[in-house]
Amino acid sequence: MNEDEKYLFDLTGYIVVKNVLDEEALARCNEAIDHYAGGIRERTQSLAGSATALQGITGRGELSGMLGWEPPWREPFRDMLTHPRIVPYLHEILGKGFRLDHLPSLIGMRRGAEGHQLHGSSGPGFDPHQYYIFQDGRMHNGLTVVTWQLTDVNPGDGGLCVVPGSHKCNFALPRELRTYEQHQEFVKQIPCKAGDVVIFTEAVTHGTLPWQSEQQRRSILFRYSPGNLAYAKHYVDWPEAFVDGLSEEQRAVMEAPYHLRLERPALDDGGTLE
Ligand SMILES: O=C(O)CCC(=O)C(=O)O
Repeated sequence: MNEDEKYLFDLTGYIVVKNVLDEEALARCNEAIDHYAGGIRERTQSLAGSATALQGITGRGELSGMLGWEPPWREPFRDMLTHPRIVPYLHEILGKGFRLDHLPSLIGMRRGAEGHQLHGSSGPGFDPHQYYIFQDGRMHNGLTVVTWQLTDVNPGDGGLCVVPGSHKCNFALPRELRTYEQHQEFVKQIPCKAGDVVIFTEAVTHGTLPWQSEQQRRSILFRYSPGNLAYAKHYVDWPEAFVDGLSEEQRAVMEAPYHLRLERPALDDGGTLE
């Protein structure tokens, strides 16, 4: 993560890493999703709630379990766990020994799918699981999201949106911003090309705008925490199929939370075990 990128992440709470997946890697991911597409479930429990501006004709589609799919379908998603283009960013944002916190999942949205009310954890009050702090010359983050875009997100398509800079906000999120009914000029939709990756701290206010494109939205979300911290309890018993056949590096990021000093396996910036 170069100095400009650190500045921009500190300023805004997110960063777009361009061209992480090439055409071949993208094709492998999308073929795997096609193979399991019958399992995509459209939510019946609304994420837009009463927010008029975020309503849609259907709930967002969701699919998880990719780390445990039959080979070869699982491999491109397992590769994401320790991808050498992404590991250096996670070292800067979360520190050495970062760990997978949640089960990875697909957000699949068809045209007209509803949005998700804006949310984030900057304040008021301190959330010890989801935070952004700058101390001793570096940033410290709690839960952090890595979103892999498998299809293009064009300006105006909808999808992931953030309020840049809100990870440092001290006051409560206004209700009308949460529901995208006022202050929309502060909300930024994030256009991407397929193969780009968006990394954002859960502390930044973010949400989802209703999906407008004919092309299905396909985003894979990985959520990581620093090595000492857990938000979710999946690590207590990762499903056997998820860990079976993982490389040492991949296992290292599935490790339970504990101190780096206690022989915690950690990666170097190239994504191999130190
Ligand atoms: O649409 C997105 O990528 C954001 C999703 C999100 O914030 C969530 O599921 O909590």
